[in-house]
This record gives sequence, structure tokens and C-alpha cells, in this order.
Amino acid sequence: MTTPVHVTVTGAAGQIGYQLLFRIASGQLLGPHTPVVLRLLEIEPAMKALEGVVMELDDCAFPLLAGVEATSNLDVAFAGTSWALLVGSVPRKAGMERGDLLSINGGIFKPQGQAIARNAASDVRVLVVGNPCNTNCLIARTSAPDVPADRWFSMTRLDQNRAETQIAKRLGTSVSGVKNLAVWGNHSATQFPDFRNATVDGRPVPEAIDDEAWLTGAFLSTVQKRGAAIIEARGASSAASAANAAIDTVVGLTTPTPDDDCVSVSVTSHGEYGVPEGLTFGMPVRVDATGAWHVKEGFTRDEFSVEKIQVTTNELLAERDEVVKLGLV
Ligand code: NAX
Repeated sequence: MTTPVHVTVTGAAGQIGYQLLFRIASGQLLGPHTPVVLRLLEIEPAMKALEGVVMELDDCAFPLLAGVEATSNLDVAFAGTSWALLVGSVPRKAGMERGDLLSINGGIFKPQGQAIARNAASDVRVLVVGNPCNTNCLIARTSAPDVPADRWFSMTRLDQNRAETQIAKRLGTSVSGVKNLAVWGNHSATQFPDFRNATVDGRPVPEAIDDEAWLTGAFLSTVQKRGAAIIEARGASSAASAANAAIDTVVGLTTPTPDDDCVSVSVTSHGEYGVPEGLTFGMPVRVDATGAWHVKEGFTRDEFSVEKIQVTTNELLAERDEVVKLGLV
């Protein structure tokens, strides 16, 4: 029997948690031959709800689920974990200033980063989903300096998936033909889904969709504002699609990437494409045959994309300035 891999999910009793845990336990995260132990973190008031979720996990009788640990203790939650999916957070609410938002989340992600450093397995990788995910990831990473920077990710895959679908729908074609769709920058309304470098059925997107006004207008704003549109329609934020994107991110980071494609994920910048060093920034990533990931080279930029990427860069720099001011990094 293969040794089980420990996977931590924070905010496990929340909406995304409820969509995510069953897919992990069924083998969709790490494959059909890898048993998992789920380590589920919640805050005290949500422990009762989490108990119910654990009962449902039990009732699925998943053959790959080797154990479940439900806890509100950070050290227990991250003990021996190889994948930490940080979902629980306090997203922006009406009337909240950026400083308030970052300060509240600093109170969550700083101790979580420290607990990861103290307890996680030596191969730990961390994916931050809870918003503002890029800067939450920066806070957690800075709090765990011994965990290498290339192990920290935040989620822009939902934006990639949204963009691919808009392109496929516009052409009445299958989403499986849309490749190389990078999402640059922050997971926020300033993100830049890069249609210029994307392809559809082997052709550049701007050639297949000969409608610059749509690409730079409706396409871009639909993807940037999709989260708000879902809240408006559903009365709740994206949950199943967010959980799906978290699974896609981990699968994308653990599987070699075909040459004509990329994985969109926010990673620690080392200055690639002129992105300021140290930011957690959405970029195109490629995983090679050895399992190592790299920022994919060869993406071109025109005046329009340079301008858009600058806007999202400025937003992330302002968030970083704020957390520096708050003493969180
Ligand atoms: P919910 O409010 O349904 O669940 C969040 C859960 O986190 C709650 O059960 C809460 O008790 C728990 N929690 C709060 N503080 C905690 C802490 N310190 N430790 C452990 N658990 C804690 O939110 P949900 O819809 O599940 O969304 C979770 C996060 O994902 C939000 O921040 C949301 O904004 C973010 N999203 C990120 C996306 C992305 O693409 N990066 C897309 C979807 C989603 O909007």
C-alpha cells in the first residue's frame, strides 16, 4: 500500500470546502493510486458544521481516504502536510478599506505560514485560494522563510478557465482546443487574461476571432468581472468552479505541460517579464518532464497588454506596500 499523502484544506466547512473535499477524497487531486489523509482546519464556530462534513465524507466510503483530521489547531492542521490548500479567509465586504482587509487577513495568513514552516512535510506545496489570494500568499510565504519560494502559489486558474470558455463559446468550438491562455497579475478585476498569446485549434486567438473590439472590450471585462456576475446571479460567490480550479491547479502543477500550452498560476516573481521581484504574480507556467516548473518563456506583449499588465502590477505593489506598512511582511 502506498503511503498516504496528507492534504490540508483550511476553511473546510465553507462553500468551496464542500465542493473540494469530496473530489480530493475520490482521487481527483492526486490520482487514483494515491491514498490521502485530509487535514481540515476551521475556526471554532464552524467546527460543528465541519463535523457534519466529516460525517458525509465517512458516508462516501472513499477507498482512497486513509484518514480525516478535523481541527481548529494550526499545528495539527499542517502536521506532515504535502499540499496545503488555504481556502478560508475574510474576503472584502462592502465598505471595507484595503488596509482593513489586509490587516484581517494578515491575522490569518501570518500564523498559518508560521504553522506550515513548523509542521509541514519537507516537500510541502501551498496553494492560496482565499482572497485577496495573491497578497495572502505573499504574507504566508514571508512568514515561512525556510519553505522555498517556488512552493507557494495562489490561484488564477479559475480566471484561465473562464477566459478559455468565453473564447470557445464565441467561436462555437470546444474549450479543449483553447491553449496557452496566460492570466497575468492579480486575481482581481485588474487581471489580464492574455488573448494575444493564446491559440484556438492551433491558430492565434486574434486571428481566429477577428474582432479587436470584442477581445479588448467584452471578452476582457466579462472575465475580469465574472466573480461579481456569479454573485449577482447566484446570491453567493463561485464555489464549485473555484474548487474545480483548485483541482486543475494542482493537477497542472504535478503533470508535464504540453509544449503548446501553459498553466496559469500566481507564483513568486524573480523578475521574469519585468515583474517586480517578490510579488506573487499571475504568470504562465510550464512543468517539465522531471516535474519541475518554470515560468514559460516566449510570451509577447504589445502596447495594450503592457498597459494592462502595468495596472495589475500597480495594484499588487500597492497591496504589498500596505502589508509592509502593517508590519505583516
Ligand atoms: P465561505 O465563507 O463559504 O467559507 C470560508 C470558510 O473559512 C468558513 O467556513 C470560515 O469559517 C472559514 N475560516 C475563516 N477564517 C478562518 C481561519 N482563520 N482558519 C480556518 N478557517 C477559516 O467562503 P468560500 O466561498 O468557501 O470562499 C473562500 C475564499 O475563497 C474566499 O476568500 C473567497 O473570496 C475566495 N475565492 C477565491 C477564488 C480564486 O479564484 N482565488 C474564487 C472563489 C472565491 O471567491
